[in-house]
Amino acid sequence: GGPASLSRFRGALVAAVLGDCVGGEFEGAEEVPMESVLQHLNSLDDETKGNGILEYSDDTAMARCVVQSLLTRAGFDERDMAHRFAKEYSASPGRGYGSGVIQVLKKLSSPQLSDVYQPARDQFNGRGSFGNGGAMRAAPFALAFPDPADVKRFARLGAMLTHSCSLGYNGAVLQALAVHLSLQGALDLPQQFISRLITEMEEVESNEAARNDARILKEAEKPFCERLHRVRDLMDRSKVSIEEVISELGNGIAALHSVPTAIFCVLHCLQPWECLPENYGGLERTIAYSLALGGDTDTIACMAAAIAGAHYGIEAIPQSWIRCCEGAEDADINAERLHMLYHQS
Ligand code: 8NA
Ligand code: MG
Ligand code: MG
Repeated sequence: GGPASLSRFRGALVAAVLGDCVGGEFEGAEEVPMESVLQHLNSLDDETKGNGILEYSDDTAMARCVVQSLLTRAGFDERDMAHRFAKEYSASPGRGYGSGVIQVLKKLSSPQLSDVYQPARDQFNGRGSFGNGGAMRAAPFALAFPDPADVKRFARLGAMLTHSCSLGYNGAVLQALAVHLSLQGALDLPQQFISRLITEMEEVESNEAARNDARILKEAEKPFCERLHRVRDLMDRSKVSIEEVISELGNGIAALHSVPTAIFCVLHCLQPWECLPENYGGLERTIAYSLALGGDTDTIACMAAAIAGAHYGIEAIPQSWIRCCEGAEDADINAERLHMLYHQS
């Protein structure tokens, strides 16, 4: 499809759910042989096996709240979104939430709360969380707002409801920007794609709060920019091992150690590789490769798949995978609604 086509919207939202559901299998695993990944993915195609449905985790649970809030309010409403996060958590607390964010979600359910951003600010002795929980649910912001200034602003505010450290919410801004650009067809020119992300993040990270957090955490002056430069260096190389990707970019639960990694997975899988089946298209390659990195596999696959899905469109997603994943059909319906909202504004 062309820029911002319905197929791209559906691809982004549905693939994100698949990444989360399929990636849950390996979450937290240190080493994941590609053989195990392919075995897991093959089992999804095998309808005779009568596989149980793969459940979604916190990534999708919170993304669904973001989507419902953006649709119901026809834009960003922090109180409504916060309320939905809290309600969702209390209805299904067993979705694999990060151990810190649970405190925020409990406080957000209090009717006395006047500032919905305060519980997030109180996290980790007032430093706020740098986890990837804001980034994992950021894709819908790119599907609701056509203007990149709105995408950046609302992805940041949406993340700040739980993640007040700039290394947390700027990860959400980066993820939303990547989906935004992919939706426009920017992945047709991968070098330009990464350059545009670097240019955008140069600006996003050039403020006092970001500099301060980076200094305290002993990171580079502009941590996400530095990581994106590493992504670009890895892209330029003909051969890159999984170990190098993990050591250069990370595979952990910090936004800094997972959002640039997810972006790399998408870029790396634009072309076929020997280690991946020939019959796989780009979207399948992206998900398989994300899982093979190990670590926070559900979240990295969820973020990478959202970016890749916006590029390849819904047609690239195997039907059998969709049927296996809880919430994939809902995501498809919601993508159509977001597409309407996006083209209204
Ligand atoms: P979060 O805000 O609780 O952050 C996740 C974790 O990061 C915290 O529990 C801390 O250990 C650490 N952390 C974050 N900020 C700081 C800080 N300022 N100082 C010290 N430590 C800090 O939760 P979240 O919403 O960001 O969750 C992110 C991930 O957790 C997601 O991937 C989600 O799927 C979940 N999760 C991951 C795993 C895994 O093994 N990778 C397992 C269960 C749940
Ligand atoms: Mg999860
Ligand atoms: Mg995770």
